[in-house]
Amino acid sequence: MAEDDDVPLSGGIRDKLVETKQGWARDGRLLTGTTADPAAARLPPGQRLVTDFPVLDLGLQPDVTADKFRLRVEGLVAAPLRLTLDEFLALPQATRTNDIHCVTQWSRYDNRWDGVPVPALLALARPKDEARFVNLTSYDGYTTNLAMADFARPENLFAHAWDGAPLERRHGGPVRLVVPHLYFWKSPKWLTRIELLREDRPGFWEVRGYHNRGDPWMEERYG
Ligand SMILES: Nc1nc2c(c(=O)[nH]1)N[C@H]1C(S)=C(S)[C@@H](COP(=O)(O)O)O[C@H]1N2
Ligand SMILES: [Mo]
Repeated sequence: MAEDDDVPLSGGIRDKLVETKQGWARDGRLLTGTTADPAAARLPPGQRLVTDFPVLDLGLQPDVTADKFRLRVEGLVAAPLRLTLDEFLALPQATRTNDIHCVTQWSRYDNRWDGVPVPALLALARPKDEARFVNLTSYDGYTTNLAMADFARPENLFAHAWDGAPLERRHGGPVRLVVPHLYFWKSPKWLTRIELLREDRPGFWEVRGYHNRGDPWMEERYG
């Protein structure tokens, strides 16, 4: 195995922040007990609109240089991929504008992302029929999980630009996933590995009291 195959959670992680957010899950903080119809209300229950762009992560913001970057698609696929940044940027591109909803309560409207639609990358890797879930690993060791039905949606992008400029390091550059219909913790920054699985494998926040799916309209904060 190449030396970058394992991406362990290293020291320097903000334990205090992790503890605090785990406590929120235990206490059910921010829960309004209501749900909403995305067609009727733009702001999901319990959310507050912001106009800045907050930065949230574990406190480790890896310096992923272009030569170091690899995007791997592995597991239950017919054609595993290991793309360089140039190879990734040569894939079909799309632009999408959508809203962000973070479980810590902030929402931000009208974010314009450029990137590769998830179905375009999957078409190259050719998922096997048994692939039902995906687990995503980032260069800071962060992981999160999605059902294939939530992952393979055409509006989801592997984004490399925000608001017309290359995605900043603090927001996950060179490449992050953007899954706009779920809480933002399901949108991993500094993405490197996409593993297709038969069985679900919960990620960093999902094993710390956060909901397995995270639909803001259903207020699926904790689970
Ligand atoms: N690799 C990685 N991705 C991550 C996180 C993280 O700690 N590491 N935090 C998640 C959380 S909780 C949120 S709210 C968003 C924040 O993205 P932003 O910093 O661009 O606002 O990133 C998500 N993706
Ligand atoms: Mo978050």
